[in-house]
Amino acid sequence: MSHRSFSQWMGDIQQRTEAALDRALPAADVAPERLHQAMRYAVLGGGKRVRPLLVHAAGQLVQADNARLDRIASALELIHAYSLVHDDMPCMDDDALRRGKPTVHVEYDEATALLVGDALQTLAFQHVAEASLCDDPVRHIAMIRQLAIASGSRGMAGGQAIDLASVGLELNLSELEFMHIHKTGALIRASIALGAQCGRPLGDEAMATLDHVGKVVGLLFQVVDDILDAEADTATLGKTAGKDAANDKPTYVSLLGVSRARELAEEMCQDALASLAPFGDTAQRLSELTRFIVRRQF
Ligand code: GRG
Repeated sequence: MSHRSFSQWMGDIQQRTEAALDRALPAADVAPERLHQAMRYAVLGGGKRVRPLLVHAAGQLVQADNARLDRIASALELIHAYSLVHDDMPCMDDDALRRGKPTVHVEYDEATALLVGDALQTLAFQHVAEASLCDDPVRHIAMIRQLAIASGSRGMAGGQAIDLASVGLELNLSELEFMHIHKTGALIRASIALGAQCGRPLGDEAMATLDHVGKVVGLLFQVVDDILDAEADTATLGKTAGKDAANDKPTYVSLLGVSRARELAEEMCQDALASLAPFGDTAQRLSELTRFIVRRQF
């Protein structure tokens, strides 16, 4: 059990993630300079780094090496950053503000934003192919495959497709859940699963438990995101608030109301914490992070 406070631990991981991303990205003065500058603009200096935090928290369960965790955490964050750049483009959510600054297509242009997303995604896969993530080379390939599935049409990109097709429709709770398990949940679930494979191998039962935790935390993250979109202001969020209602998007808040959505988030949190209990002290950071995700204000 670590006696360092959660906020100290979180600050350390955020800092080392920033440094790892900085190293992973091409320098701004390397040609094509404008593309590389825009990639760095999209990734560095913002974001809560929730997926890297989940990777490192899961790594604690298996005493994983920090350098390995940094590598998979950076790859997940590069994919997440690409998804935000594309999501903000006029053909999707058409937003001008992200992480408190103009979105990439506004600061640069649409074609650059498209290429930034493409290049960040391929950089993520280059990054995890270039160094070992675990001791077993077969598992290393399986982990890269898992990252690809979580990002693609059976994961995040598929969830985004369902989201775009749902605008103006009345989804029921299980349809909403299906969308979010993919759109937001797939990368969050993969963050826990991949972090937990960077150290000493866990058995099938423990991995299945962690997969359940990842699924619940992914949904929980989205329920809270929906509440914040309805209740917080744009300055606090660093992105346009109130967009879901303005765009007639089905959300946990539109379906359940704020107070039931809050209860649901708390129930999901208790579910995840109970599932983590058998891991004892090694699940300290993952439990703390789960609580943080429920209580976050932005
Ligand atoms: C374009 C293929 C493609 C996918 C986009 C994740 C996503 C799919 C779009 C983002 C839209 C959105 C607001 C989703 C709700 C939850 C979410 C992922 C919020 C943003 O993630 P945070 O809060 O952002 O982790 P920061 O900026 O802190 O990294």
